[in-house]
Amino acid sequence: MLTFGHIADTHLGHRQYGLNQREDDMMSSTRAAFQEMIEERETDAILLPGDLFHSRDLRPKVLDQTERELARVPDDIPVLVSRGNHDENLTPRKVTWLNYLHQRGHVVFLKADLDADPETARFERYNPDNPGEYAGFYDIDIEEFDGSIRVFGLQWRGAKAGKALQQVANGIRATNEKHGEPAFTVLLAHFGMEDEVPTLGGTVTHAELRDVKEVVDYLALGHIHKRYEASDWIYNPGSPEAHNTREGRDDWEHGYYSVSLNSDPSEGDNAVDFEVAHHESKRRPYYRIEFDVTTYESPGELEAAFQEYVQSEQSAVTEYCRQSKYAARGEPRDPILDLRFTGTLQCSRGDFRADELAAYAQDVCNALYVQVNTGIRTANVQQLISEIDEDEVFKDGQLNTAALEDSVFETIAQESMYAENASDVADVLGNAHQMAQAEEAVEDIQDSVSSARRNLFPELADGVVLDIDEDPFDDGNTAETAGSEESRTEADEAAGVVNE
Ligand SMILES: [Mn+2]
Repeated sequence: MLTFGHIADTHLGHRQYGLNQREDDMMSSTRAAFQEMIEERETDAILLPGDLFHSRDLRPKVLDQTERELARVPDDIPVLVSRGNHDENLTPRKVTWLNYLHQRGHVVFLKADLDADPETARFERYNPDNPGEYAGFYDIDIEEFDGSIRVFGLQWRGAKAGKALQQVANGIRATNEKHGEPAFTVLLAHFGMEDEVPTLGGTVTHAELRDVKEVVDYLALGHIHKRYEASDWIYNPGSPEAHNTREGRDDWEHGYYSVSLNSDPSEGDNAVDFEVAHHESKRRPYYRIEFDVTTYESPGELEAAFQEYVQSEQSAVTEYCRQSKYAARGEPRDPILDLRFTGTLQCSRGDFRADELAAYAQDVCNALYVQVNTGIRTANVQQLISEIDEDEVFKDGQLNTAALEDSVFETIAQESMYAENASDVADVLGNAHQMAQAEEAVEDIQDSVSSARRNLFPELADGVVLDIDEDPFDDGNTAETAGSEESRTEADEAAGVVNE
C-alpha cells in the first residue's frame, strides 16, 4: 500500500484583515495537517497542487517559517508541489520561490515545459543528485506495484488551461513511451472545474479533460477553496483555512485527503485500486450574525435591540467554536464574526454607527475580528425606486438590477477606449462586479479581467503591470502598513473592526 496526502491552497503568509494572528493561523493549520498526515495516516508522499504561498511578493519571515515547516517532514516523504496563481512572481523573473525550495531539496517542484513543442508538453524525470530548477515528473517505485506510481505537475495557466491540458495529455503519453508504462498516474494541477463555483475564474470543462483522463488516474486539484470531487478521479480538498466570509460558511468544507493505493490482481496485472478519505482541517471558525434593522424607529432603539440580540447569541457562538474542527492544540479558537445588517434603515446612514455595533459584538462574542457587511438600504432609496417606471426596473416583481447594471456598464464602456466592443466589455465588468459581490479574491478578479482583456483586445495585451504596494521588508508589526494589503483585497468589507 502507498498513501498520499493531498492538500492545496495553504496560502502561507496570508495576513488576512491585516492581522498577524491570521498569518499564524495559515501556518499552524498547515502544520497540523502535515503532522496528521505524517503521524496518523502513514503518508508516503505529500501532494500540494498550488498556492503554497499567498503573496506574490513573499516576505522573508514567511519563507523562513515555510522552510522550517518543510524541514520537519521526514526525508523519505517527498513534498510534490505545482504552481498556483498565488505562487507566481510579482514581476516576471526566471527563478521563483518554488524553484528556490526545489533547489534546496525542501520540495519537488513539478512543472510542464509547454514552450518546447506546441502539441506536446515535455517532462523531465526528477534527479535527486542534480535537481535543477524544477522537474517534470516524479516516480515512486514500490515492489507491490508492477510499475511506477508516476506524478506529473501542471502549473497555473488561467484561461489557457484547456490548451495546456491537451499538451499535457500528449506529453504524458510521450513520457510513458520513453520511460515505461506506470502502474498509476497522478497529475497535480491548479484550476476550477466547471459547475463547482462558477463565478471563479480559471474554469475547465469536463470535455477539456477527456484526453487527460485517458492517461491520468488521479487528478489532484487546487484553486477552489471548497472541497469537491467529480467523476471518481477529480479531487479538490479545499484550503485548510477560510479566506473570506463566504469560504467560512458551514457548507464549505476545508481539509485534505489521504489516498491509499493498493494493487488489485483481480483487475489484471497492472491494476491499482485507490481509496480516498477527506479529513477536515483545524481552522479558525467564522460565525454569522444577521440583524434586520427595519423595525427600529431611532438609532437608540436599534442599538438596544442589537445589544440584546448579540447577548442572546453569545452562548451559541461559544458552542459553535467548541467543535473539534476549530480547535488548535485542543483549545477553541476565537471566531471571526461575519456581521450582516439587512433590511431598510429608518434613520439616516450617518446615525447608523456600524463600527460601534461591531465593536460591541466583538467584545461580547470574544471575536478575533468582525467583518461587517451592511446590505441595508435607507428609506430614501426606497422612495427613489418607487418613482422610477415600474416596467423598466421590475421584472416579475423583483428589482431588475442586472438590467440596470448592464446598461450602466455599457454606457461606461462606450465612453472609454474600449468603445468598439462595448457590449462585451459590459459583460466583463458585470462579471467582475458579481465576483466582487461574491467576495472572490481580488487576485482572481484581476486574473479574470486581464484574461478577458487579452482575449478582446490582444493588441493591448502587453505592458500591463499591477501596482501592488505592499512593503516586502515589513514583517507586520506596524498597524498602518499591516492593514494596507487587506484594505485593498477586501475593500468591500472594509468596515470591520480590528482587534489589537
Ligand atoms: Mn488559492
